[in-house]
Amino acid sequence: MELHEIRKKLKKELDKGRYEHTKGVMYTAGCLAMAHGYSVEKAMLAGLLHDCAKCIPNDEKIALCEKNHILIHPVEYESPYLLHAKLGAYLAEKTYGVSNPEILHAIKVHTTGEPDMNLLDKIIYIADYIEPGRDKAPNLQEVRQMAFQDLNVCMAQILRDTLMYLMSRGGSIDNTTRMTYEFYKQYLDNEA
Ligand code: DGI
Ligand code: FE
Ligand code: FE
Repeated sequence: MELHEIRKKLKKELDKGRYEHTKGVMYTAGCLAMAHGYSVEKAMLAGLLHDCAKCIPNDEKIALCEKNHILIHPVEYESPYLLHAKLGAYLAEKTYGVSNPEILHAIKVHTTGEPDMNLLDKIIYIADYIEPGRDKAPNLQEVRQMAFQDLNVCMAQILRDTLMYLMSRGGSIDNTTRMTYEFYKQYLDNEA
């Protein structure tokens, strides 16, 4: 599928706000790729598709995963929106024709992260959090600046703030999110 066809299809699959966010992530991922020496085209394609499964209703997300033998963890049954990452990687391959494994992997891990992520994984995870349309997260200015300086420190800052938010809100936290923070917290200042 050509890039403009993917954009056209996504515009139909996503609601307006999500499509705007998607464009923000696509361009931000492109900029981060420039800053850190990765393929701008691949980063933009991964950014474009990262939330392609986001607007599928939750019961349908579950049904699609079950039908296609995508393993669902108990936390994902509790918070089915988490499935949009795994399911997004699946759809990126099957319905948008993406075969590059790095792109598919970055989509798959974009919500929880995972310990020791590769360059594209970090670019997408971070672009998702800092794209210009985002305005709610704490420390955004600091995190945005760090994104162009040190990806590992930036990951640690985002994971710290995300876990704080999730804990304050109550509800289930995926073990992968915790493990990802455990890995990246070594990059925070106050960690000797
Ligand atoms: O899809 P987006 O909204 O663009 O961004 P995302 O895929 O990173 O999802 C962000 C939300 O996911 C944010 O509110 C934090 C939440 N999240 C991250 N890790 C976990 C989590 N939610 C739960 N319940 N458990 C997690 O481990
Ligand atoms: Fe997402
Ligand atoms: Fe997103």
